[in-house]
Amino acid sequence: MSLLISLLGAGVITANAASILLYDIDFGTPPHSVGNLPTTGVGPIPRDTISEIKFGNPLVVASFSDLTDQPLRFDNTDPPVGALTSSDQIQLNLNGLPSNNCYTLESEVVITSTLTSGRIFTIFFDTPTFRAVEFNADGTIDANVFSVIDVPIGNYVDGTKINVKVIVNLAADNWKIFLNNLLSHDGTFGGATQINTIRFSTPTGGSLDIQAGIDNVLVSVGCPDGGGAVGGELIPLDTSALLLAGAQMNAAWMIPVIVSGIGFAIVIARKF
Ligand SMILES: [Ca+2]
Ligand SMILES: [Ca+2]
Ligand SMILES: [Ca+2]
Repeated sequence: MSLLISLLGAGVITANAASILLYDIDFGTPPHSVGNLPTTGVGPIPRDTISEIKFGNPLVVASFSDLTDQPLRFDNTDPPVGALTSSDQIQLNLNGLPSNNCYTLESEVVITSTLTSGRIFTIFFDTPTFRAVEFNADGTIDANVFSVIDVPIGNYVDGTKINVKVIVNLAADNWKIFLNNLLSHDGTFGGATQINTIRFSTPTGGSLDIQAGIDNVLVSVGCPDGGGAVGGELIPLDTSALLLAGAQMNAAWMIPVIVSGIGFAIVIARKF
């Protein structure tokens, strides 16, 4: 067995390429449409679709409260009363996409509810144990690290749009949470080494007076300061004739695409 390692396209990319956009979802038409579930997909990045509806019936709507440009609405008021039938949750997958020490999530969020206690909307980061930005019925927002750390970081106003931006640095074991562009939390990320999925969810408590909207969801990989290379994108290859590191798989092959601040290279291993 011999392996030929070839480097393709050692081109220079721009200085800003240290950050790569993975998701850019504005729930606009197409691919989304008003009155329907958000469109799911696994297309090339940046994706304008979500990955999966975990449960419930989140709907793309013309407007919701402060979000007037076709947002996604989560609605826990729909009957019947039940653990999952009223609750709505969507997921964005990060596995198989370019990975890095740093991830940035940004979203507009609006919540309306007459409840006065309990958690009513959550943005989860699954590592796989969860880290979460939690919106509580009393108007407070928490940073929750697997319930080991669960601290208030700010407030939101019912029915008023708030911009949430989360910057995770896995290597530094740190996450920073910005609320309306104000740094509101800067702390440990609980030693997590990866982020597999991001979820947006209303609680699974059944039919409750909770509605929430999100729009302009952005997920990027790469540290904002440009530190750290982006790598590990897995591209499925339609062949079983390739060998990589002496191992052979029946399923589609995956090769790494290595991207750095100064250039990129595609490494292909071929059997002769
Ligand atoms: Ca929109
Ligand atoms: Ca619902
Ligand atoms: Ca909490």
